[in-house]
Amino acid sequence: MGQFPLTLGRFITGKQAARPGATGEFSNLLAQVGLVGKLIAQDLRRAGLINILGTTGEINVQGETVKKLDEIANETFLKVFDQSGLVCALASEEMDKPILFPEHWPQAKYMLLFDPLDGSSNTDCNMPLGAIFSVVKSSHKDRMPAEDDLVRKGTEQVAAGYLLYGPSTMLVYTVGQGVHGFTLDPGIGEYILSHEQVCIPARGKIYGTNEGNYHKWTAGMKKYVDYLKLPDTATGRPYSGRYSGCLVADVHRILLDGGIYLYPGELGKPEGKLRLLYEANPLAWVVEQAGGKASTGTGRILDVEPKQLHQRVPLIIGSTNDVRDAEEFIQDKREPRMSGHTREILVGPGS
Ligand code: FBP
Repeated sequence: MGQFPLTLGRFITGKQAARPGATGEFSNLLAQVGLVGKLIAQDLRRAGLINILGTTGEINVQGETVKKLDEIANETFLKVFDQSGLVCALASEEMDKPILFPEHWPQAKYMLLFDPLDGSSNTDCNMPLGAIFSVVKSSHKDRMPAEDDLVRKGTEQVAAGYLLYGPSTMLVYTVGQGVHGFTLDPGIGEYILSHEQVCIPARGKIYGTNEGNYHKWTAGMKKYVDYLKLPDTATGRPYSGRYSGCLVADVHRILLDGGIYLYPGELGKPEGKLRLLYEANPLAWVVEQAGGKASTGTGRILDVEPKQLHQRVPLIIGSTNDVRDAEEFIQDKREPRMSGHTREILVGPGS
């Protein structure tokens, strides 16, 4: 008989046994994320049949039209985590203010920040969707956490990951000991270990970005994408474009095959579109833990000093060598040349 499938629960318990003083709270928390994934996946499988497509008519704190599935996904996170008693605060892309649970404090020391449904433009056309989560610990023993206590640097995360709703549903996460992926087996309703210790290739052959924004980009960003399209066998170019409209799906592909996803700052909107605390930070930690890199174009995502709950940040994420190349172009340290090679632009003394 082949190796017995390793469920999420057993995998986490096994890892926990190796952590002296671990209380099991953490394992429970990850298991709750898994439960959210099962509940939402069940709805998505029948979405076209149960009147949950389309919009609610509301506009959310991001200024975006709210999809019915955004609301359902958000409600599912709230219900599951309220009932769990495992967190003392929840912050969501769909909610202006966080929800605080004084009744769960002080025993519940974790706080969860999440994007309940990533790739909202894909909801009504049966394309991939995701959810993204980040866990931080409440640092106050003397008082109930407040909104500002959720506004933390990416380096302070204690867990991060995503749910991917693709042909199969997956849960991928890190707690700082590498990245592991689990595939939901709907037959037994269990997440089974399918991708242990994921390692991202140092360089890829694909890039994901919304080229419809090309004319809003800085000169450096334009030059980088131009460079990726110039044929050059030595550097594996031209790269292929792969952009699904769902950040989680694009980053998942890059995690496995290598490459780069870019949602850069734009002229007149240097902060870009994506949110730092519950989109960029968790994915940055996952990708770094798999051996990759995540940048604003000029600095490490995880070192960004956050100021607000819903602040945005440019995101350049993926294989280390590809992100490094992008940074050099974005910082105007490189120029593509027609022959496909690049010309280094020496900056600073003696240049
Ligand atoms: P949501 O969380 O609201 O879906 O926003 C994020 C996102 O949809 C990403 O999943 C995706 O990569 C990007 O925005 C698409 O943006 P655009 O339509 O501007 O290319």
